[in-house]
Amino acid sequence: HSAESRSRGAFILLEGCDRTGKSTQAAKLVERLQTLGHSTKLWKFPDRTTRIGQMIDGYLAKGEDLNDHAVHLLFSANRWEAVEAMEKHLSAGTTLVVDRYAYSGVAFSAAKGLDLEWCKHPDRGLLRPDLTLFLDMPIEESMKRGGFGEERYEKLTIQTKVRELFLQLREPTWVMVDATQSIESIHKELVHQSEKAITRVRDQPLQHDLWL
Ligand code: Z5A
Ligand code: MG
Repeated sequence: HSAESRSRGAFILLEGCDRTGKSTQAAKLVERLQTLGHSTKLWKFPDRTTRIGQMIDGYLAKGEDLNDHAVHLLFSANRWEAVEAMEKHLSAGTTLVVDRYAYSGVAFSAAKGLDLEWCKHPDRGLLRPDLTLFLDMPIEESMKRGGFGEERYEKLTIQTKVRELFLQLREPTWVMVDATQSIESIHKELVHQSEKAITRVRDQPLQHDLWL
């Protein structure tokens, strides 16, 4: 590397239906990558701490009603408001492990009946993940896991539609991971894929072309 071109971090995304273990794996992955010497930070969408995020939380957790299109735009705005901070970390060499992103955004809104192409539009031109790890398992299995059913969307019919839509959004670069495995085996696979991605993108520019 020349002095000016410092290695950048990788944008690693964990996606999947509810209770497939994204948050469990994201936390473990961050910890492991740090131990291996990679500067790494956990990032989560929705980010419920911002003003926009608080409106999203009201909708998801407190039963506040909002128009479906308006909610979709709030989720997207919640990503756009994070973009400069994400770029700053990535450019400074920090890898971001991101828990959900625009694919969740489109899959959930389209599952409610919104037009798929309309749903993709507000996220066009966002940062594109360098690696998408899709945790996949049958909905019937994930519904047996703890905590299901406390928030909006946590129902079998909606979840089944969401999974179909995720698979429609799937890109050739996605890595499909069998989420029925043990937490440790999934973790090992994610660490392996992440380290490859970190090495691969080190000298590549950030990609600002999601769905362009
Ligand atoms: N949403 C949207 O509509 N539009 C958007 O743009 C975005 C999101 C970004 C809240 O998301 C909702 O927002 C979500 C999508 C929508 N809709 N719903 N419903 P959230 O990310 O805040 O959701 P969450 O509350 O974190 O849950 P989750 O993401 O569905 O769960 P998870 O992170 O995938 O799973 P987990 O919390 O790691 O694990 C779940 C349980 O399973 C837990 O008890 C674990 O101990 C257990 N577990 C985990 N891994 C395993 C394995 N391998 N074996 C056995 N048990 C396991
Ligand atoms: Mg989660």
